Amino acid sequence: MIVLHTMERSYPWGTLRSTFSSKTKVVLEEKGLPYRVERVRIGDVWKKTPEVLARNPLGKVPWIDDGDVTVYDSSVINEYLNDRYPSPALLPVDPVARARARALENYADEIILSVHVPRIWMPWWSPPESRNAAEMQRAREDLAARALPFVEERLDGREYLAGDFSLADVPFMALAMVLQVDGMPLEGLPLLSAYLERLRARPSYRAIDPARSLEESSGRSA
Ligand SMILES: N[C@@H](CCC(=O)N[C@@H](CS)C(=O)NCC(=O)O)C(=O)O
Repeated sequence: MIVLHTMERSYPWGTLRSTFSSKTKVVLEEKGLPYRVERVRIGDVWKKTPEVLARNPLGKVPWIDDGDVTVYDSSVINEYLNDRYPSPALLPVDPVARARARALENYADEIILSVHVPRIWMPWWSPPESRNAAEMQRAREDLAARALPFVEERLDGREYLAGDFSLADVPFMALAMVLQVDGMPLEGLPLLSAYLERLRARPSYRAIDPARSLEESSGRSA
């Protein structure tokens, strides 16, 4: 059985999960693969303990163990899962559509999940009194200034970003999770709002839904 190493923690305001690991969890669910979650201690990831570095030299989550194979980095893992377990396919066949899917996944990873979202998401892992509300608000404004309108344009005339549901949509499942907790309004972004609702309606979202407990989302049996 595949083991997903990730950070997840339960709070009164919901179950919070690593955004990048959520990408991998969604792909395991979409492919119907049996897996179990192994929670890595948050302090061990931030301190980059030798045990964490031995599994992922970047000192981050996620990584997976698939038998005796270890793979790290959400995008690398997801491509590996898509190659090794091809059904259902999560990339289009056409090379141009495939490139579009990978480029949009990369944009979501590099700009949305790496630059903007941590400034909103990380404070939610702390008690309310230690959050900087003004800084969180600035982060929401920065996210809404260019990145979200860019996605809104890409959704014009489309249900998903690159044909059928694909790896391009997977990081947006993590964005849907973050915004479900944060409640940031998406004014002037009707296509994106409907798209995030569509993503939340997918059965795979249940594994990262903040309303679901750690116990309810700790893996998938064969
Ligand atoms: N490019 C990596 C990014 C992984 C990443 O940044 N993970 C976060 C948790 S969502 C983490 O482990 N952060 C700890 C750190 O950056 O030191 C991926 O896609 O897996």
